Amino acid sequence: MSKDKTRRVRIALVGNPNTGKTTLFNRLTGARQKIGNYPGVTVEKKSGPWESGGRAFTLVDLPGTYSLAASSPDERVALDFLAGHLDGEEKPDAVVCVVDASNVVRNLFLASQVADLGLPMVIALNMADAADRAGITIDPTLLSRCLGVPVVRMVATKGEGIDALGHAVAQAVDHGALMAQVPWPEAVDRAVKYLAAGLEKEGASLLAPGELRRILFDPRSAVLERAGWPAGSDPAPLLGAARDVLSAAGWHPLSAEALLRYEHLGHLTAAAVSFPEKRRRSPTERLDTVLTHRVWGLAVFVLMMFVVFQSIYRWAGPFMEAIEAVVAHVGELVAPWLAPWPALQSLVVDGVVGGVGGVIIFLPQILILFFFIALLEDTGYMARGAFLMDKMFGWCGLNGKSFVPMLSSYACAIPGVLAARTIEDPRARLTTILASPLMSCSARLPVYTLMIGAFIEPSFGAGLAGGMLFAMHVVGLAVAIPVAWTVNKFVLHTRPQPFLLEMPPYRLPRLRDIFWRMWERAREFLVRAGTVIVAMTIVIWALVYFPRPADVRERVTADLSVLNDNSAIDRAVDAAYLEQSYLARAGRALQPVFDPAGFDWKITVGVLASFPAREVIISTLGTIYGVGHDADEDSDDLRSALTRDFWTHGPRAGHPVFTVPVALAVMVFFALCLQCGATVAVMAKEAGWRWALFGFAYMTALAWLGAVLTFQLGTLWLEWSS
Ligand SMILES: Nc1nc2c(ncn2[C@@H]2O[C@H](COP(=O)(O)OP(=O)(O)OP(=O)(O)O)[C@@H](O)[C@H]2O)c(=O)[nH]1
Ligand SMILES: [Mg+2]
Repeated sequence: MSKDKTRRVRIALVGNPNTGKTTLFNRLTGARQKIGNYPGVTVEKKSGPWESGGRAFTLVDLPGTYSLAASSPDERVALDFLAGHLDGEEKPDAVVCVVDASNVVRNLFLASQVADLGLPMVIALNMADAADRAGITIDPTLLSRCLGVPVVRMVATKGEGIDALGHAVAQAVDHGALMAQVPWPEAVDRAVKYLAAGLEKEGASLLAPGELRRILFDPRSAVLERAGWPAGSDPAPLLGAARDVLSAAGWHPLSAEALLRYEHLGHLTAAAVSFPEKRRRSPTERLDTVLTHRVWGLAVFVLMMFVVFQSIYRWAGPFMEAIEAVVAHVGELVAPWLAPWPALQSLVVDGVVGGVGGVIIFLPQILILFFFIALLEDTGYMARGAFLMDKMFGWCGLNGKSFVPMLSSYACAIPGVLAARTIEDPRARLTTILASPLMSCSARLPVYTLMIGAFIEPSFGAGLAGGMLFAMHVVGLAVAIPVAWTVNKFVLHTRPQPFLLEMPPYRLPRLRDIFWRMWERAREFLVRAGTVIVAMTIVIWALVYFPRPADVRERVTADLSVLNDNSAIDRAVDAAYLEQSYLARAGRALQPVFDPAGFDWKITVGVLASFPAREVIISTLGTIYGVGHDADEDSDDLRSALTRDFWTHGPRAGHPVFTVPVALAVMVFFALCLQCGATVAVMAKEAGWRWALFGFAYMTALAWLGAVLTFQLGTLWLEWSS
């Protein structure tokens, strides 16, 4: 094959889901794309450079797919790329088909479809270690001879077979190795010719026989759409007639392909692959009798989650205190330097250090949460969690595949919304996109722990504090279920879908993968703190610091001069400035909206400022309380500042601003509200602006309602119990 010398040779990685494509991609290109032990981790095309044996390739990682019938958006990416229909890119020059060595025949089904598109191929026989353990023996040389393409035995996680793969790929590119074709019966050839003639008549572009077979076999083929079939014309009569040619010869059009390909593959692989005489029950099967059991499975699931949140709450403590001490120390260190410029001093100490520093304190908890999530994803338990959730909540119209995106949203809703691409049914996909942001993401964690640490733990003890953190993570799910049900029943009319998610074998996670994910998350969190949150903090600081008319100080000093206590006077002056600041005025004007939830103007402002990013509530409260109190006062953290704040006006004057019902209402508000600009943008990209705005609106309404109900019921309960 002659190749333009200036163009890098493009190699696509294809294969069934969860066969190790991304693991291999990362190995070869040095990239750090996400891997996980469940199907559907990769949903987008990613490319990277790969140098091997003096040759330079561009490697393209694709989402996993079982066949080229491509029914969900992620599978469609794979098909479109291979057929040369994606973003105006040409077809790849060769394909590496990653095959799970424990499941050769089923995995080769896809390879044989890809070969039908006329693409040179290498088979990467991956996870050979697992096949060895299961007693499956494969002779790669013999298999290669039978299939007609190079076969390379690999263990992608350990880098075994990498050099051989590079060599085989170079060979495939140079010699165009094609996999042995299925001997199609005469009826198939006739149906294909019939299709070709029909397409030509309609002025569609000319297609290769392999592509025509895709149109013939796939009920809703994406290939036809891309072939330039005229928009106004219905292809059904042509397709029906072509499939009738098959039926007339005794082949069922929907099953003919599978029968023919599997029969062919069975013959080709028979000599090279052998299975153990007596099949033992694998450790995965034994574990699953408990972990996917109706009762025990669920009990283990709930218990495990409970332990996870207890641990987050407890383990993070010492690390958080350490960061807190550093932040406080930095504040104390810079304050005297900046003393000649009071406004700058306040901006740096109260705004940046107090506000942003207050957010950074929560990093350890987020990392511990990520540690557990990575553990769930890499062991393979994630798919079991989805299976259990489907058993419990499938009735509400959520697709079986909805639960993987929803579970991933516990880390962050953005990958969760993207993961909904694995869902075929567009309406079920939309429901999932709308429900996923209700799952409690890691950015909500700081809000919960601030409130729990300040108001729940002191009154109810540490045991209940962890339980409360767990409960807050259930609130979103408990609301998502009726929301999904309502949306499906009255708007989308989705039918319940069967649960079609392959259970991966349990695997021991690699620590390197887990720590890498934690590190990525830490970086993301710090970048967010250093950009959006700093920017918001500076705005909030300016609004809370200004205006500074001199007469406020004079009036308060004169009023309190009898006190003869300078620090008390200073504090009163700061409080007076705070009360007349722009932010306080705006907050008081808006406070009636949140009055039924028990929020004062400060919480109201905090809630409203947090719409771009949830963590802003922490920095906002930190800044407000920092500016409102003398910076030199014996350094106290945000938590104790909250407990010492009292209403100054209105019917609640003299009462504490934060009570247990208020703290609960704040948490419920944050649990249910879509306060994340990035998520709204991703929802818009995936489902259009209309649905993104709908999601935003319904969640905001729910959050307000939830907060009001929580506060009102909590207050009633307090009155009744006292
Ligand atoms: N034992 C073993 N595990 C492997 C090997 N290669 C990959 N894995 C594991 O298999 C799982 C899936 O790996 P991924 O690279 O995410 O698979 P993928 O094919 O990209 O999956 P999708 O993107 O969902 O299609 C991960 O848990 C890997 O650690 C291997 O050679 N041996
Ligand atoms: Mg992948």
